[in-house]
Amino acid sequence: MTNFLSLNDVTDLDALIQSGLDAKQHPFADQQLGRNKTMGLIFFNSSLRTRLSTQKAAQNLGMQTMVMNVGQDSWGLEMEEGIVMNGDKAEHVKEAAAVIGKYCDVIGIRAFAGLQDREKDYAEIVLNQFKKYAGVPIVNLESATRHPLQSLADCITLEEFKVKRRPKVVLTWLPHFKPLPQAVANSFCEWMNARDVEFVVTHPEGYELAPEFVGNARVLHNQNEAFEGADFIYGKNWSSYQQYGQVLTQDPSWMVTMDKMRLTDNGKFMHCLPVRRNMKVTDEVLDSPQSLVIEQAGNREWSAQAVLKEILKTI
Ligand code: AN0
Ligand code: CP
Repeated sequence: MTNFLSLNDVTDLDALIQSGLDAKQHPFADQQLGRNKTMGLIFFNSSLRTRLSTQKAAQNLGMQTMVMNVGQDSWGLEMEEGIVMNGDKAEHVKEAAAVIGKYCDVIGIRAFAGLQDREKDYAEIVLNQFKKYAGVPIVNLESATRHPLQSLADCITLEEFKVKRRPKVVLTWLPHFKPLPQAVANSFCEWMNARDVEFVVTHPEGYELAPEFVGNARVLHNQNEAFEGADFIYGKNWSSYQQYGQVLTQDPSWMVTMDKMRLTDNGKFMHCLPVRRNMKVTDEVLDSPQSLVIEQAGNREWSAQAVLKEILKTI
């Protein structure tokens, strides 16, 4: 694997999930692989899990890590080509990415969608500019349209907790007052469509995700119907893709409650975190044994380790 930008960079998904599960059993088995290699983690946005789990995974593989918050610790970075740089950005990505590539053997990038211009966001400009100019492998730490390290951790978690050969997995939209990116939901769809699961997506009208991510998944606007007999409920808020970046409703009836979980087949609740309690999901659900959110976040370490291991094999 040379880059990890999306599922397209994965040749054998079953093997990658197994590699994550193996890393969980034997975290330090590949300590020599990353010796004298450095990973740079570049954040354009906040993070708790991605920041810590990716550093931890790199360290488990014997790598050194460097972390930088763009715009706070560094100069603001211009992404556009051929522009007169008379605005607030002091440095161009052409130099910045190339320079970071001199110090690092692998670079992780977090750059969320701006949610102002759909075409720009879906062109993945930041990720692609780093890929173009860094000269070293790039790992997606959540880009404008995808969060593949999260999706891999989700796949690992589903493997660990499934009790049926082909579980029913439901992605449900959750209410929130702030416009959030579609990236986690997009990626989850992309990866679930590649797994042997019964996959259902449920959301209010107007929250349809981009067709290239939804694929052939069953889409329902009735959340209760979607929850019936489910083995896993995966909650996430996202802003509208059609009316790009807008919050069309905050309908509190879409919050996940214990009553709704009772419609499932003793289903488990999943969320990538951070989650706003009693806005998106009740305390009762999050604090119940049905919630997998902590296990899921724990698996971020093993998903990052599986991916870094594949990349280290090629450098
Ligand atoms: C981000 C999002 O929705 O994409 C990150 C999730 C991992 N969440 C927030 O901004 C709250
Ligand atoms: N789930 C996740 O990516 O969390 P952070 O935004 O805290 O990294």
